[in-house]
Amino acid sequence: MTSYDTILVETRGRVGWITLNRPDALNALNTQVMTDVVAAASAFDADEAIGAIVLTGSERAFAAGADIKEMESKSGLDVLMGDHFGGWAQFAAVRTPVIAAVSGYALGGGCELAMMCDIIIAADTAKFGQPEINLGVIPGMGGSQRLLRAVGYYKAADLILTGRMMDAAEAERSGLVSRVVPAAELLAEAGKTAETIAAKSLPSVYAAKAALDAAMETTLAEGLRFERHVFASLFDTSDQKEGMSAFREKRSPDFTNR
Ligand code: CO8
Repeated sequence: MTSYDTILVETRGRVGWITLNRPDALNALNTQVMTDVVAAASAFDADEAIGAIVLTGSERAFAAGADIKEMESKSGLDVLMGDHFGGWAQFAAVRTPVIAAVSGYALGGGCELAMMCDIIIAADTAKFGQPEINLGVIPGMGGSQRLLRAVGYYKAADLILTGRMMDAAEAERSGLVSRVVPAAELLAEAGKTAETIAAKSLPSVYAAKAALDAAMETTLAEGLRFERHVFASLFDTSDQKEGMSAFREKRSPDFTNR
């Protein structure tokens, strides 16, 4: 397996694990981290043997944001041309479901990276925030758009305009976090969830993720049309026949991803 400078990558069964690994900078997201995460996630996404991905950081920090030291001296044009937007968009576009397992700080770009994932499981120690306003800027990796869709206008405005952090309990109450677990159980819970997803039929998992993405991006009428067509197309898979006959025969389905 390829080795990377800023992340650790591992396969466990049908689950691909990506661990951010810049402990000295609380996993701040510099260009190399982006390049590594995108490459690892794309490689997992291209591998039929992988059915789900877990993205995690350290106990102290999922990621404390984009790398401020790398950004500090850039001009507006440098920022636009730096390809960060395109790189992270590539990560957000992987077909395979990604579970963010968040312990400690998920701030700025770290919170935004978690929001590019499909499920966010948080340790009870997790802290989320968009503190860019304290640096004289605003969220730049989707925070103003995805956070608002996750938690609504008023909570998003509170966080983005004040730059304050919220703890895991508030994040779960607000709808940002899927589940909160004791810190010691975080990786096991994320792994179990990823294994559950990876055991399903891939075409239906891809379709479910695509339908959820459509709901984030389009009107209700368009989204319903998309869902209807994708739902119908799954009836041309062997796995649909297998799933429904297994139900009738009161046994577990044996999916072949076809
Ligand atoms: N960038 C670079 N280095 C960082 C970052 C960061 N975001 N966060 C922490 N570090 C470094 C610190 O500089 C420090 O390094 P050193 O030991 O060399 O001084 C080390 O990590 C440990 O950090 P602290 O000593 O500060 O640890 P504390 O426990 O005292 O504090 C905090 C932890 C509260 C998390 C604090 O580090 C902090 O406030 N960090 C910055 C959080 C922040 O503002 N994040 C938002 C960044 S901006 C952003 O994410 C924009 C996203 C859009 C990008 C679009 C791409 C073009």
